[in-house]
Amino acid sequence: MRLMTKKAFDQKLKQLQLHHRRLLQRKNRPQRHGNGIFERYEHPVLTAEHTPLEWRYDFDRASNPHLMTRLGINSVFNAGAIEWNGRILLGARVEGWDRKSFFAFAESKTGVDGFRFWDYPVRMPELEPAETNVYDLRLVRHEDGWIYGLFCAERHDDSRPGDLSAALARCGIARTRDLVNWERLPDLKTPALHQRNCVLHPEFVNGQYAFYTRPMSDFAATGSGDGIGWGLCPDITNAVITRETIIDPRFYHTIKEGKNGLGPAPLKTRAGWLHLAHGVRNTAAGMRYVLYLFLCDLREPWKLIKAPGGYFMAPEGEERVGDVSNVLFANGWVARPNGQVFIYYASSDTRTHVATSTVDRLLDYVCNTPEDGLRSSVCVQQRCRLIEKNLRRCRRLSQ
Ligand code: M1P
Repeated sequence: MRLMTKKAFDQKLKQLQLHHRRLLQRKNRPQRHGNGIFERYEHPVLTAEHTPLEWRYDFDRASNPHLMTRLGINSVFNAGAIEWNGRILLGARVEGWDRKSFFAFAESKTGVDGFRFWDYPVRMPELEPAETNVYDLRLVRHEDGWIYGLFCAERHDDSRPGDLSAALARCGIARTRDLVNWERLPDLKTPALHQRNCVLHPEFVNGQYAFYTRPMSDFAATGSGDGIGWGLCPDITNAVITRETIIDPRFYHTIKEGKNGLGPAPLKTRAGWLHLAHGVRNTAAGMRYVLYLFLCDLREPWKLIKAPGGYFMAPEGEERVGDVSNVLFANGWVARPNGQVFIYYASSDTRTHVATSTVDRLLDYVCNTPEDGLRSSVCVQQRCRLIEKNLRRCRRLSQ
C-alpha cells in the first residue's frame, strides 16, 4: 500500500482548510423578486460542510494516512436561535453519519452569513442512558433570568421489544446562564404518551411557567394528536402539566390537516404574541411540511386572535430535496431591537437557511391576510373581492 507522503498529506489538509475558509467567508445576498413578506437568501447559512474540519478529520498522518473523514457529519438543521452579545447564535441540530443528533452553537455578526461553529458542540447532560437521541432545540430567555433549552429527547419504546422502530418522544428541559454549561432538569410530564415540539413561553402566566405542547398518541403518525397545546406548571424543576388545552387545532383540508407543531418561542409585539409553526399534510409523495404564522392575545396568550389562511413559507427549489424531502421546519427566530426579524428555517432535514423580514411586515401579513375559507367557493369569493378592488383601481387610474 502506498502511503501519502508528508508533503502530499500537508497539501491535502491545506486544500481542505482553504475550501472550508472560503465557504465560511461566502457572502449571502437576498434573492431578488421576493413576495414582500420576507426575503429568502442565495445560500443556506449552515450545512454539514460548515462544521469544523476538526470535528470530522483526524489531522495526524500516523493515525489517518489517507486523510479520510473519520467522524462524518450528515446534516445541520432545525436550529434554535438567540441574540447574544450583539451576535446571532444558532443552536443547531447536527446529525452525524451515525444518525445521532447533538446540539452545537454557531455564531455570526450579520445573522445572514459568516456563521462559525464554536470549537466544541454542546455537552448536554444526559438524563439516563436510555435516552438515545436529542434534537430540535428551542431557546428562550425566560423572565426568571435563565436561558432554557427545550428539545426532543427520544428513546426506544421498550414496551414493544420486537419493534426496533418503536420510539418514545419526550420534552427534555435544560437551563444555562452562558450557553456552555447546562443544567438538565427532569423531562416535562403531561398526560400524553409523546411530546415533541414543546416550547416555553418567555413570561410567567398567572405566576406559573407556561408551555406550548404537542400531545400525540403515536411517535410520528399524522392524526394521532389534536394540535398545539397549552399548559401551566408552578415548578420548572419538576415540570408537570396536568391539564392541556388545544389552542391551535388541526383542521381538515388545511395546511395543518395531518399534524402541526410550534416553532420557536413567540415574539412579543404590540399587537400580540406572534407565533411561527409548522403544518403537515399527507400527500401521495409523503408528508409535506410548511410554515405558518398566527397571533395570540398579549394578556391571554392561550387565545388565538389572528390566523392567516394557508402557508407563510413552503419548500422551494433545492429546499424541496434532502434526507426527508418536501419539509420546511423552523425552531429559531430573532427579533432585533430595530424591528428586523431573522427567521432560521431548515429544508428537508438537511440544511439551515435564513429569511429576513420585520415585525411590522409580519404583523401586516398576520392581521390582513384572510383566514382560510375552508371551502373552495369561499376561497373564490375572497379572491374575487381582491380582483374587483384591483380592477376598480386600475380603471380609475386609466381614466
Ligand atoms: O422530518 C420532519 C420533522 O419531523 C418531526 O417533526 P414533527 O414531530 O412535527 O413530525 C421532527 O423529527 C423534526 O425534527 C423533523 O424535522
